[in-house]
Amino acid sequence: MASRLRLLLGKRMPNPGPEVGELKGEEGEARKPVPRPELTDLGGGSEVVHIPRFMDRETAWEMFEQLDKRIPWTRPTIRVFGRSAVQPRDTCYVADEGLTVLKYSGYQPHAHSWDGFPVLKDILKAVHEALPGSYFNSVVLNRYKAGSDYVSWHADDEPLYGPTPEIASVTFGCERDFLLRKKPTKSAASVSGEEAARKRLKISAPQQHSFLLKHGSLLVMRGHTQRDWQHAVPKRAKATSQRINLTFRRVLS
Ligand SMILES: O=C(O)CCC(=O)C(=O)O
Ligand SMILES: [Mn+2]
Repeated sequence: MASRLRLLLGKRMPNPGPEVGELKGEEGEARKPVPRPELTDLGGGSEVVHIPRFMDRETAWEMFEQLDKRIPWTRPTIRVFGRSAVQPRDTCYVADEGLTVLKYSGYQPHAHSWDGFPVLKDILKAVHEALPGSYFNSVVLNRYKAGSDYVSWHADDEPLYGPTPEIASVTFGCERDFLLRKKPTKSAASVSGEEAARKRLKISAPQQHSFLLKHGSLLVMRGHTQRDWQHAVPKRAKATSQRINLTFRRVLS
């Protein structure tokens, strides 16, 4: 599986080249299109890279099946705004030994070893190859059973990831919307009344982005994205099947 995946990815990455459909062979005949990374500059040193066809569909489905069956999924109780609630998706956490522990919403997930999950090692290798210079040592896994499962607005800005974490998100199964919105700025929050409303409107209107994360896609958040932006996968009535998402992160030592 690993070598097959490597081969597939080797054809796809990473430098911007001609657009899909522009490629010509030596005698001008059309060659297989090469999907290229789509870069979104969010401003202020934040950026998102989206590679819709990071993996071919068949390989991605094989991985979906393995992840679905073999990962020890749990649905923990977390604390949100001072209240206990069941997390609205299944989750699991895998990380190198000896790292600073992850804790979010009052919940400290058990860090499983990579050794039990060869499929995760394959995917990690592929992500490292696709993103030269990256180094991830942990992964948060989420399984959304249907469109009623979601992740609400948040940033992965825990100190253990440092000030400018790179987070690589690989999606399998049902496609879902992934939204980004700018965190409120201090200047807008500290003024009041009419002016505040005007400023908020002016500031917040264009500061949203939406990506449709498809089966086999990769999305990378970089720079100050966790400091300045929040992201979410909202409920969607039309999403009727399962989605599995892996976010690879680097815990700093
Ligand atoms: O499922 C996704 O696409 C995002 C998951 C996420 O943001 C997280 O686990 O922190
Ligand atoms: Mn997140």
